[in-house]
Order: sequence, then C-alpha cells, then structure tokens
Amino acid sequence: MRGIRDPRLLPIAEKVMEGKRLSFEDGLVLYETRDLPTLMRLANLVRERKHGHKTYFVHSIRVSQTNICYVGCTFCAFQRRFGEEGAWDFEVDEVVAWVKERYQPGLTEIHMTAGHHPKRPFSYYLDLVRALKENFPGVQVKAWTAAEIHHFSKIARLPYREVLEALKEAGLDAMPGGGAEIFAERVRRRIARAKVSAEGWLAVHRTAHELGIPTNATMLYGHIETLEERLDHMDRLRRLQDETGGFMSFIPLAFQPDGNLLARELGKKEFTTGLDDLKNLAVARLYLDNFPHIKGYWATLTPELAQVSLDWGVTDIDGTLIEERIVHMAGSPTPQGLTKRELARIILMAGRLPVERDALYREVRVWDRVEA
Ligand code: V47
Repeated sequence: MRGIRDPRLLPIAEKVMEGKRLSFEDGLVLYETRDLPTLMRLANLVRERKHGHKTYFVHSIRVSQTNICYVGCTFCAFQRRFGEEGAWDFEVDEVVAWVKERYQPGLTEIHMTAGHHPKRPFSYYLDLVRALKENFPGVQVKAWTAAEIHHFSKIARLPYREVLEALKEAGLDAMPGGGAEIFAERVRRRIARAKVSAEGWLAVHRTAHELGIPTNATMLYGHIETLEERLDHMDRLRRLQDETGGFMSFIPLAFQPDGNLLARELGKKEFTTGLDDLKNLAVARLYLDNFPHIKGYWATLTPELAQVSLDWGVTDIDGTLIEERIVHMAGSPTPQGLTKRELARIILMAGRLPVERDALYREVRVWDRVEA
C-alpha cells in the first residue's frame, strides 16, 4: 500500500493485507495515529473484502416494556423509580397494543430492551415473547441484553442456560448487544456498579451462542474510559468470538451527555467528536477480524456521520428504529426513527449498495435504487 505517512502503520498494513491478526499494541497504534487516510483505507479494505459495497439495514421497532430499573447505571437517562414522573410499566397486552399502533407492513424485527424491574416474575417475560410472536407472526424478536438475562436468572433462581432455553422455546430469535458498557473493572465500578459483571455478560453470550441464539455486542465509549480499556473490551469480545462464532455485529455507542448523573459528575456537555467516532469504528473493523459486521448506529452518530462511516469499516447502519428512547432521553439530537427509503438513500448516496436484512442478517431486499 502506497502513501503511508506514519511509519508505525507499515507493519500493520502488511498484516491487514495478508489477513493476519492485529495485536493489542497494533490496536493502540491505530488509535494514536494521525495518519487518518491510511487508517480509513485499511478499514475500508477489510469492509470491502468481507462485504464488497453491501451495507445492511433492518426494518425494526424499538420496544421497552418498562423503564423502571433498580440498577442505577450513572450514564443512563432512561431509568425511573416506581411512581416517578415519566415511569412506565406495561402489561403484556399493553406492549402488544403499543406495537400494533406503530406496526408497519414489512416490519421484520422487534428489538426489545428495558429496565431491570424488581417485581415482575420471569413468567411475564416468557408471556411477552409468546404474545409478540402470536400477534406478529413472521416478525423476529431480538430481545433483552445480557444484563437483563442475568437479572432474570436472579429472579427465577435459574442458571443462564435454563433462562435462555425457556426464552428460546417461547420464540426468542436473537439478542441485542447492550449492557456491555466497558468491561474493565475500573470503569464498570464507576458507571455500572450494580449491573452484571463483565464475566457474567460474556458468560450469558457464550451460553446464548451454544444454544444457537445469535447476538450482538456493544461498547459505550466517550466518557471515562481510556483507549487501552476500549481495546481490552474488544479483545475480550474477539476471544469469545473465536470460541463460539455467535456474534453478528459490534456496535460502538457514543456516550450521550444529557440527563444523566455521569455527565453531571464529569461536567460533560459535549458529544463525542466525529473524528473519535470514525477512528473508533475503523479500529473496531481492523481489530475485530472475526466479527461479520461493525455497526454505525445512526441514532448516536447522526445519519450524516453514519453515512461517512461507510468508508471507515461500517457495513450496517441499524434500522428504522421507530421511536428509539434510550439514547434520545440522554440527549441524542437525531430523529427517533427513519424510513427505509431514507436509510437506503443515505447508503446509495455514499456509493454503496443498500441491503435490507432481517434480525439474523438474511437478505430481504436489495435497494439498488430509491424512487423519488
Ligand atoms: O447498554 C444507555 C446504551 C445500551 C446511554 O444489538 C447509552 O443491535 C449512549 O442494547 N449514551 C442499550 N448510550 C442499547 C442496545 C443496543 C443499541 C443499538 C443496537 C443494538 C443491537 C443494541 O444503550 C446500553 C447502554 O450502553 N446507553 N445510556 C447514553 N447516555
């Protein structure tokens, strides 16, 4: 590869071109380099090697059965206590009615994450999956983060395996990647003290993969974590993926600094910078060589930057969302949803091929043009 300005990138570029794995130290060099064109070209090389110009999105609705939560993560603006203004706590039929009101033909995915409700029994969650599958046949349910599965395992006094087996039996198709935050104990203690541990999060995903439930993985960045801690996070994911192969995509989530304790403690009002977002995605694409997709989540990146990210390793921009609330309650200035047409247009205008997919990355439709 010609035109490399940072000599430290030469051996890394060689490894990438030969399809060799990058080391932790290589990852740090990638974070530190100011040779951004090379970083971009390397990430793009891997993206095109894996998927050509294909860029995926999903027709999906965001559902949260409750925002009542006892965990108290300091970055979260979504959580409420019982009786607090803005709290909601839906019965099963209320969740179904909520989705019916917003249902659009062609919807393929219900993405459901919520608070850790201290009182609902595990049977409520099984009923909820069953009711969604009954009322919306053909729609896939991608539900509950590993943190919530850990919570269910506590309330039901069942091991992860039995919790996941029961959910799968009820109709669960896949799991989202939330709750990972940052695995490093120094950070986790400060931002997510009462949440599932890093080891617990990884054990839930390992078990899900063993049971044939595909999952995603997230990383919350742009708060108090160091670059080493970001890489440590990715390293633990890469190792688990080597074992199981069950992850579909990795999703860096840029910290939204509104309405949460962490932002107040840090006196932080600014969003992450576009450059940090893009570098982070590119490093992820290069380091996580065994992950099929790196997702540029437009709800935190903005649709404009998500479009640019398609040159920085990203092969998925998530989906229509239909009323995203977790990052919007924390200040995201983006719309709460986009249409399929808008998503396809963003991708096409970046010179890539939009592919509508389902929750399991099966192709639904190739959008090779967007009608006016
Ligand atoms: O784990 C909470 C994040 C996550 C903030 O699997 C915040 O396709 C930024 O699971 N600023 C839940 N992020 C969301 C989630 C998810 C999102 C997108 C795609 C997928 C997928 C899964 O939301 C939490 C937390 O990391 N979050 N508060 C905040 N202030």
